[in-house]
Amino acid sequence: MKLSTSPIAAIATAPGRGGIGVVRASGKSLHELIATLFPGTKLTPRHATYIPFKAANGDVIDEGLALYFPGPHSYTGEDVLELQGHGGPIVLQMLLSRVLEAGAALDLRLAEPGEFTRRAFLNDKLDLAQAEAVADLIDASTEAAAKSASQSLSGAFSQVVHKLVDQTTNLRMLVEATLDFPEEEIDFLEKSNARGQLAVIIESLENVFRQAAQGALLREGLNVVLVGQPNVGKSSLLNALAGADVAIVTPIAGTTRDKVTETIQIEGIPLNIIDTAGIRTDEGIDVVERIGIERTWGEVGKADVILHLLDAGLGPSAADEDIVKAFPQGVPVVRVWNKIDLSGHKESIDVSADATHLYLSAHEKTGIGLLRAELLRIAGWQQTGESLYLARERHLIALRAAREHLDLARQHAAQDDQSLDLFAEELRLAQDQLSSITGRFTPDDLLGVIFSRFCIGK
Ligand SMILES: Nc1nc2c(ncn2[C@@H]2O[C@H](COP(=O)(O)OP(=O)(O)OP(=O)(O)O)[C@@H](O)[C@H]2O)c(=O)[nH]1
Ligand SMILES: [Mg+2]
Repeated sequence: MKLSTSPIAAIATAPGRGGIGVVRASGKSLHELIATLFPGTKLTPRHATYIPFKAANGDVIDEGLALYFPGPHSYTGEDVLELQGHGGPIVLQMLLSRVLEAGAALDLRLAEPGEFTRRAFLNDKLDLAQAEAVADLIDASTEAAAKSASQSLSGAFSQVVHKLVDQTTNLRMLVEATLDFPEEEIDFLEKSNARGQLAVIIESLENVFRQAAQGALLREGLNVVLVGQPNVGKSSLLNALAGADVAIVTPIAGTTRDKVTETIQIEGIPLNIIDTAGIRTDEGIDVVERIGIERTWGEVGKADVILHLLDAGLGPSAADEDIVKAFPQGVPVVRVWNKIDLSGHKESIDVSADATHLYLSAHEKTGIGLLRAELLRIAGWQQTGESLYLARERHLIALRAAREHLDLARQHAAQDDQSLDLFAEELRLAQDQLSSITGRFTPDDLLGVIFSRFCIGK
């Protein structure tokens, strides 16, 4: 997406009715636009001016506040004009049309999604991680997520990443200077304590990664899939976790035929709980149930955590062994033994060598707290009190790649032949990865993808 640099305008407030609504324009110079909209009036920068908003023929569309932020001291770094009127969809549309018409001579056009923030990024008002945090703050679905997004927006995440980049650059410069003097190469690593410096960088990177991975949890949440034979109580457990009658529960085996998803929060972490059709291979099942069971396996394939439900009174069966065999490798599984009110087991969790066994009753809602705590543990949630960065998958991938390059650098440094050029090269690659987080070396098409997910007017 190649965007022109002509001035842009859009409604900046959410669609619908509200006390106020804002139309925003941004461009290199908005003098002419202001002169056309408000003939004979001078808007004092950064002061609210109460003023009628008039159509070209002089009819008053609305009255409100005009705010003018001359660049570079504005959100986008360009001249910005904000018109705050009443928040009705029609009146705002009329106001926007009027602004577009008044700016026609300047090539003023409707903004693309995220274009205001994209300009802020291009004009160095925000780096890429901060620009992403704008969208994350707006989209935050829990208080904890909003808090972390606001941390990132203030630049806290960018600062720790910049610090890592600087440390890596310094070490790399040191190494590259030595490369020009091969006779000194041999004891360079000793003299400069390059290994020690590298170890410090790796340790800081690991801290940042941990905080970012925890923050990413707040953003992405986890997919928790309930699987098991018919009638073991999967839908009852979904309802118990959700605290509401989300899924139909009956004593008839094969009640659930399609997946039912409910998002719940545990300590601010969003968990998508997915109830599925019970698995059985009887000859007699109809085509609907068969499709439902296929979907169950589709959901299992996308699970971050599998809750394998069994009837505590009946104990394990061959059918359950077959179900377990079909689980994907590497996905954590909890064996949830349900209906302990009938079997007489106590609510408990038992981590044995083969699996984690959890005993509860979905119907009586006993042991649900144990399950919630276990889900948090699997999610890797630690309440450390340290600040979290609401990282995106893109950031985690870059941090992980940087970590791998630093590891390779460490291996080169450990070798006797001390391949300094390779050591330097790995540092450079790590540095590029880290820089991509804040957008110093980010290709245009990636920027397109990131900003196109914003709403118009942001
Ligand atoms: N006593 C007791 N009954 C339970 C418990 N959990 C579920 N049930 C009962 O078991 C029956 C089946 O429960 P569901 O939640 O519909 O089971 P399901 O696993 O979703 O079944 P399908 O959708 O058919 O795969 C219902 O009659 C529930 O009331 C429990 O903890 N204790
Ligand atoms: Mg069910």
